[in-house]
Amino acid sequence: MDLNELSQYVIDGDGAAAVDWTERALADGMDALTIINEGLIPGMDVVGERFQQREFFMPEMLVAARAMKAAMAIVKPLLTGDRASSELRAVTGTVQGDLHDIGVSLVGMMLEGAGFEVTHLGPDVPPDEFLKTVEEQGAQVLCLSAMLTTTIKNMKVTIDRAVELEMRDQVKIYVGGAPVTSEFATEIGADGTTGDAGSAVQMVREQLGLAAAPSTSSG
Ligand code: B12
Repeated sequence: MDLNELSQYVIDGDGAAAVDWTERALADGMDALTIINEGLIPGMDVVGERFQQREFFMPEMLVAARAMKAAMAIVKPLLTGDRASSELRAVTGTVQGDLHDIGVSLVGMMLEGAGFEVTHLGPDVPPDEFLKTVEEQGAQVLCLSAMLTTTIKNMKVTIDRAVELEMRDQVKIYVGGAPVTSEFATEIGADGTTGDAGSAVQMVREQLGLAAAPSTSSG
């Protein structure tokens, strides 16, 4: 099956076609991560480029996001499996003011697949909500996402708040999203960053001293 077709469905915002294509590809034995990394994400990248060129506007970006989310819902059970453990807990979400949450929900799904119980707070999360949830869940890991150059500053606000509440030592805080660099992550006192969900899980497991994650596949 041609993954470009799936990318095109995302670009067109055709959720029904994206879901149908994904279901057929999985039935054909295609790997869930191939579907995400080589079909859905490249489609979103084109949407972003067209938005930048002013060929696409908010409505196109929104329907594309909906199409991607619909297809992701089909692959989710294959990524998350049934491996959640009561000991490993993570909290994920996008910082205050930022409505982009597709990337960080993918990071959450991959962490679930690696055995974490994940509380996903979604987009636009204030610092205290992140930290209250970390406390309540006894989470070892907090993943903060931001996709806007105007909102990444709220990652620092969240980390500074963790220091203020004397929680910084009890939780590893990772940051990510398109505008985040490793220099920025170091500068704001995060424990690390990576550019994609797969390597994010590897980084988290390594830093927590856990063995390699069980492999994720479609079947
Ligand atoms: C879909 C989308 C939207 C959707 C979001 C829907 C949703 N529920 O998420 C909607 C329509 C809401 C939207 C709105 C806006 N958007 Co928008 N959007 C996008 C788009 C096209 C795709 C983002 C996406 O989902 N990518 C796919 C995912 C899988 O990738 P990802 O998010 O990068 O995540 C991966 C990595 O970054 C990493 N990662 C992510 N988080 C984390 C966290 C951790 C801890 C780690 C380790 C890793 C990690 O792993 C992920 C998986 O591999 C991008 C363009 C692009 N190509 O990125 C623009 C883009 C981000 N948007 C942009 C803009 C400007 C806006 C608006 C301001 C537009 C407007 N005029 O109103 C608004 C902002 C609203 C707000 N307050 O947030 C700009 C940002 C420019 C900038 N420099 O700030 C972009 C880059 C488009 C562009 N080229 O201009 N957008």
